[in-house]
Amino acid sequence: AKPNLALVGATGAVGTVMIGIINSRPNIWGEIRLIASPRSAGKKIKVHGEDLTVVALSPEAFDGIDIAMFDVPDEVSEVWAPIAAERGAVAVDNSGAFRMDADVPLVVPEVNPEQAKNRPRGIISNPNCTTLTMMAAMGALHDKWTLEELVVSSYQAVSGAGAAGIDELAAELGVVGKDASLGTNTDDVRKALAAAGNDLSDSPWRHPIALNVIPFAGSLKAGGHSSEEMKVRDESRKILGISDLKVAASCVRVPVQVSHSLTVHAKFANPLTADEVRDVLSKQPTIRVVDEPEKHLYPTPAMVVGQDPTFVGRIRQSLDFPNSIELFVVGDNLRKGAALNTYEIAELVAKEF
Ligand code: 11C
Repeated sequence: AKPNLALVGATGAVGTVMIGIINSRPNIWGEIRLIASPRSAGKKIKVHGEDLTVVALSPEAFDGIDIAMFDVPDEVSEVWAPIAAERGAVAVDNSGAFRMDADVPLVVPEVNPEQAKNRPRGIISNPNCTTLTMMAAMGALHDKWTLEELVVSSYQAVSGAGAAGIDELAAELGVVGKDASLGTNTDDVRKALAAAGNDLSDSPWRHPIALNVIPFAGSLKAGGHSSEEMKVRDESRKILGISDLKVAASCVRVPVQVSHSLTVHAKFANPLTADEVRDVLSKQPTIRVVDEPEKHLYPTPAMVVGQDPTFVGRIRQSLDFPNSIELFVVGDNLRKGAALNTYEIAELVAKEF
């Protein structure tokens, strides 16, 4: 029989992208049920040509559901994913609530699909979007040359902070875009925003994001590392199955709406060349290599937005480090970074029915 699918968080930023993904893929489902907070219940959303009515989150909402995808904040998943699992659904969770739980697999279908079957709690986690941006590429290179060390810097889009991040950047651009002299003096952007009625109190950041970069994402953890940096380290180790992988991550927010970018320095146990790396990566079905710098061709967030693959360019052999390469990788943080990977896990589980 065809499995029944639920989407929890159907009206949120990632949920909305998920609806587009469901509609663009073959309909392999029996019933599709859209679930959201009571305030969104009753809304109609078109799925595979049918107007579906959003139902309120409740234990009964999971009755008859085989696979439930969660695109909701950590604290909502923490409570409701186990309830869905108790009611017999496999919960595929895009929050950070269960990722490092030893009894919850953390799955990227092109890297560690076999782990999706080992789910004692009935929950499968989807990685953080920053980690996910580089996982398909790192998985393929690890298979061939055995990864030992990663040094990563991120350039993260404002949509990683949800709709509030998108709205804040748009509002700030509306102010600073009118004056080319802004940004040339300390605090002049902040003053211009204040004059336009924006004191940044609604911003996910304490600083202007327009004409700026912010060297912090997530919350503050031990040693001055950010939660985002810890996720990149811990999740990469778990997904790649390398418990002692050395990782140094620095996560930075940039004034880009959608698509996270990463510079990656990767060291392997075995020698490799840039041409060999290009060859391996261009054979991966979910990776596009765009790497002709002499023609100004390399991936940018604006080029990648709305697309499923991750894009890799600027592949170079390290000049001063053995067995090492440098590269730039970009992925749509709302698609492969969130909704798409979650949906691909659900498709993987659906094969068991
Ligand atoms: C960001 N990567 O860009 C975060 C958002 O662990 O799922 C997603 C946080 C998470 O701010």
